Amino acid sequence: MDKLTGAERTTALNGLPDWTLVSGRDAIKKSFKFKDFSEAWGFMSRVALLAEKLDHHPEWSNVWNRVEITLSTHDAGGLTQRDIALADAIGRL
Ligand code: H2B
Repeated sequence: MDKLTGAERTTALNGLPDWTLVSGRDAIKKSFKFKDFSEAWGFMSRVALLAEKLDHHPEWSNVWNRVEITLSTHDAGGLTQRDIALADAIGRL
């Protein structure tokens, strides 16, 4: 899987509300906030199932009602269409 070009990156990010480029590496991130831990964990469970289905996995952390997700394709050493597809699928949950 090839890394996204500059133009592809811009187009992809425009279609992904609140996802931003990570400074210092080729990745995107988004912060999610929920009512409480239970809702955050429910979201994470659904993302985990998606990740398995797409065979593409997030870097993430959780603190109570917040979930921080970073996406990058390790095999490619940067952003690919697989990251965009996962971000898009997360957005449609
Ligand atoms: N997730 C992410 N984010 N990047 C990868 O390169 C990646 C992955 N590779 N999930 C997949 C799994 C690969 O290791 C397996 C063997 O398909």
